[in-house]
Amino acid sequence: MKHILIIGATGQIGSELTMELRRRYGNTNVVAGYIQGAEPKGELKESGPSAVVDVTNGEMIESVVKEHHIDTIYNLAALLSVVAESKPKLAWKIGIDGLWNVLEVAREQGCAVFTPSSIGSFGASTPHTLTPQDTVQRPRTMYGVTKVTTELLSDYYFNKYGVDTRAVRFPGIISNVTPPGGGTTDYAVDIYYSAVKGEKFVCPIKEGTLMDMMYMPDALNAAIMLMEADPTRLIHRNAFNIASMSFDPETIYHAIKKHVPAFEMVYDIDPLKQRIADSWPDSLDDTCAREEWGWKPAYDLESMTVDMLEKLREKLKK
Ligand code: AKB
Repeated sequence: MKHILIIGATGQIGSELTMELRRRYGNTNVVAGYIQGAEPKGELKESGPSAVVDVTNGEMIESVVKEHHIDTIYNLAALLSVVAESKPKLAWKIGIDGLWNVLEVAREQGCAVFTPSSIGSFGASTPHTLTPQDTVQRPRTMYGVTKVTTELLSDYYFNKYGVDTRAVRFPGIISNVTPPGGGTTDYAVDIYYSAVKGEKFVCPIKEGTLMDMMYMPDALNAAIMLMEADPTRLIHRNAFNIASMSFDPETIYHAIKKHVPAFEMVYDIDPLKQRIADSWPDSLDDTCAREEWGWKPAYDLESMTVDMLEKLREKLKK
């Protein structure tokens, strides 16, 4: 990776991945691709090059790739699970037509491509405990359908054209910088904001609903480590299970309450989010990622909670 383009650089993962890649590869070598209306701001804007890149426009992607001599594309453009259910056609257009554009440019210009999949690529018929790397993937959400297709299409371009495609299946990502929007796992970010603001948290997911989650520094590290991995060691490519923690709302609530004793939580279940959450794994088996490219998370629920509370108190001046 010498010259990198991030498509979706102002989103939850993109905003932090861009800065981390700039730290590791040099500011001028990492281009923040954004769509009009979601322009980069502050340090993201000032620290390096940016360009308008609409994933649904192949010519636009090609011209930015050529202009900046891009050799690696992180394609993060997607609608999250809840939004995708209300806009399925748009979810397909961005997730799959967009991916097709990225892969075509990569094939012609010789780029490597990272396009994340998700725990959403699994469905109710998948084994839910320690979900294996290779198993049933029959999701019934549009988000899941686009993620399974992402995995298959990325593998297709590798097998047929030799495009260096690689991906992980991200769990819910928790961060204190850019909030997520429209995901089923968003509650695990919102709960920290409520705790720090001194507000009662209204949880949309039922007690006992386990989902895999990950702190942002681990998620960034996974995306970068995988793209740096020795290709001869990769048996799998699209996409690797990765895991660091799995919890239900009560467990994260008590982890926070330990540090914020007055914190309160009540439940008001969102039926769509609950239906999606119930269809997702309780925990993933990430042995293949550990064996093939040395994946190892640094954070667990306790260390993430301490860091989240500290960073949010600083950010919200609480
Ligand atoms: C979502 O909830 O939609 C995402 C995901 C797990 O892919 N955070």
